[in-house]
This record gives sequence, C-alpha cells and structure tokens, in this order.
Amino acid sequence: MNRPLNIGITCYPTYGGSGVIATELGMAMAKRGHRVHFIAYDIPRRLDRYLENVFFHEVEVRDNPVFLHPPYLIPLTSTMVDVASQEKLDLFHVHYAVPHATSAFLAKQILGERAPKILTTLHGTDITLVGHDRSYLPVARFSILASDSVTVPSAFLREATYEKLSIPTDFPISVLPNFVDTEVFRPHCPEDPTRVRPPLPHCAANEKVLIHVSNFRPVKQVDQVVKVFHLVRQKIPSHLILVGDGPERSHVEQLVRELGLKDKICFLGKQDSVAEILQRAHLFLLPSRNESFGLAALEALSCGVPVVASRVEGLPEVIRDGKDGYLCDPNSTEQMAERCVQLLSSDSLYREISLSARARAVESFGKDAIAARFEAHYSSMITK
Ligand code: GMT
Repeated sequence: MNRPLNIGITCYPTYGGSGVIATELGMAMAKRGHRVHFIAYDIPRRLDRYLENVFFHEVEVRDNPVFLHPPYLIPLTSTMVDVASQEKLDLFHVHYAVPHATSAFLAKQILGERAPKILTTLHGTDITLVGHDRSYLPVARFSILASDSVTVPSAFLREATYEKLSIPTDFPISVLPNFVDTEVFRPHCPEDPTRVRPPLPHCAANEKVLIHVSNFRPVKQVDQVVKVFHLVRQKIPSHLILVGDGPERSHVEQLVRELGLKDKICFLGKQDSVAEILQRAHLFLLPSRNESFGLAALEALSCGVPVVASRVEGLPEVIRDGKDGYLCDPNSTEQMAERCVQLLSSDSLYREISLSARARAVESFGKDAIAARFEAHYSSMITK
C-alpha cells in the first residue's frame, strides 16, 4: 500500500523506554509522509511538536468529586473515538496492553464499522509485572486477544506473554525490536573509542566514567550499580554518573553516603540529551532484575559504550556476552565488578568491545530499518 496512513499513537508520555519508542516511531512515520496523531495525557518527552504531519491530542483526565481516582481509561477512550472520527484514522497503535489496548477495544466498539485497526505493542512491565496481578490479568489478556495485531520487542517477551497470560500459541505475536537513532546516539570519537568527551566538571581527567540511566524503580537495582562501582573504584580511578530519577533515589543516596562515595558519584536527575552524556562515559551498568529489552543499554551500545548487564529476559538479545559487553548474574556484585575492571584495564580489549557494540547497534537496531518493518506491518494490517 502506498497511500499515506492516518495513525493514532497512544503511549505513556514519560522518559520510559516505551514512550521513547512510541514517540520516535511516530516521528519516523511522519517523516515517511504518514499523518501521526499522538493521543496522550501529556506531550511525549521526545516529541518534536513542530514536525510536519505530527499532531497532539491531549487526554484531559479531570478530577471529579464522584471518583476516588480519576478514571483515565474513559477520557482516553472518548478522545480516541473523537480523533478517529475527525481524522479518519486507519490504525490505533497503542503501547501497553493495560489500559491502552483496552481503550482502543472500547473505542472500536463505539465506532463500529468505521473503526481503525488496533496494533498493540507490549513492552514488558505490562506482562512480566502487571501480568502477575490478578486485578489486571483478565483485562490485559482480553485486550491483547482483541487486538488486530500484537508486537513485542524481544523473543523473550513473546514467550512470556504466551505463558504468563495463557495466550493460545496460535495467536500471532510478532517480534519487532526496539531501535535507536544511530546518528544521534553515536561515539564521540569513532576512530579511538577510548577517547570519550571531556569529563563532567566533577570528574578528574584520569578517571574512567561509569554510567547508569534508568527510572530508579526497584527492578533496576540502582543500589547494585553503586555497590559494583564501589568495588571497581578500589582497583581503577573512576567516577559514576547516575541519570534519571524515581522511587529508589533516596535509598540510593543513603547508600552512597554510607559507602563514603559522595564525591565520586554524581546524580544528574532526568535529562533530555542522554546521547551527549553517554558520550562522556566508558562503561554502562545495567544490573536490572527484569528487562524485556533494555533500550537504555542499546542507546549506550550505539554510542560505542560497552555494557555490563544482567543475564536476564531480553538483555541477551541485545548485548552479546563477551562481544558488546558482559552479561552477569544480576545479584553477583563481585562478578559484575570483575568484568568492569577487566574491560577498563585493557585498551585493546576495550577498543574491540566498543567497536563491536557500535556495530551491533548499527547493523541490528538502526531506526530506519526497524521503522520500515513497522511501516510494512501497518500496511499488511490495513490491506487485510
Ligand atoms: O523499564 C521500565 O521501567 C520502563 C519500561 C517502559 O514501559 O518504558 O520499559 C520497558 O519497555 C522498554 C521499551 O520497550 C524496554 O526497553 C524495557 O526493557 C522494559 N522494561 C522492563 O521490562 C522492566
């Protein structure tokens, strides 16, 4: 199909990976000539509002004395119905089953024959964590099965969805990986990966820079990042940069004080220009307990920054152990620290792994190639 499509995108408009992928994919589709309507309660963080073919429709979730909690699902559904009829949407692309696919299903019922098709992209938390919660499970399962098509970013998440939500295995779920803009997320000095951008003011010039980027949820184990760094510092002069914010921040700050690392760890909080910060780092740490894909790790690889991460869930599909970094037991502080020291103490090993990390991102997860796969997926849904 060659005609431009009208696509409605719903996501959580926050700094999380699902919001980033939804936004970047929408902007990529707009650049390919499709009209893209973001339907969300706030402007997605990475959205360029002034891009041609991009529109934003706010979901107004108003407080009402009748409700204990404002019901997000209902205003979202109403906005979806409104945008679908006004803009003649061909497709709702919703990120997260609950409640976004649920709203899309309701909107479809309301719109009847003129309803757009529903593509649901699952991201992990909605299956591995929400999937366990009995109060969400029947609705999540129903909303997935009611979608016209379902995608996941990793083979791990496809299997987890079948298993945890008891989805029949003949119900198709396609793996369409997450992606990265390799022009934005690129190494500071491609010819010599050991040369990073000049350090932040807090770091000394001779120090190696370790970095972690996340939303500081317990699942990210940011305390483990600090413990690993504590061991690495005993062998190698180094500094740790923590980017992001979330519920574990004060617990982590407390640990940093207890370990006497206050001058060696800098908390940057939420940041928009993550690429520029990654270019100042030698190594990315991601000791998560759960990670269906690990977009933050992919962005690091794309900057030529090797990743030391947990051997869990979708991470081995992104990081090849011993090639682009190392995969370890998420709870073994010693093993992770050993791998970091090994990488940071040999320039030749570091160079080899850094070059491989960059090649991995460019060859397997480049934005244009994956956006083209999504575009083909959209077309196949519309022509069905
Ligand atoms: O990891 C989070 O807390 C955020 C979450 C989200 O919804 O944005 O991330 C999930 O989706 C990302 C994009 O597909 C993946 O890269 C993350 O691995 C995944 N997080 C988990 O599975 C815990």
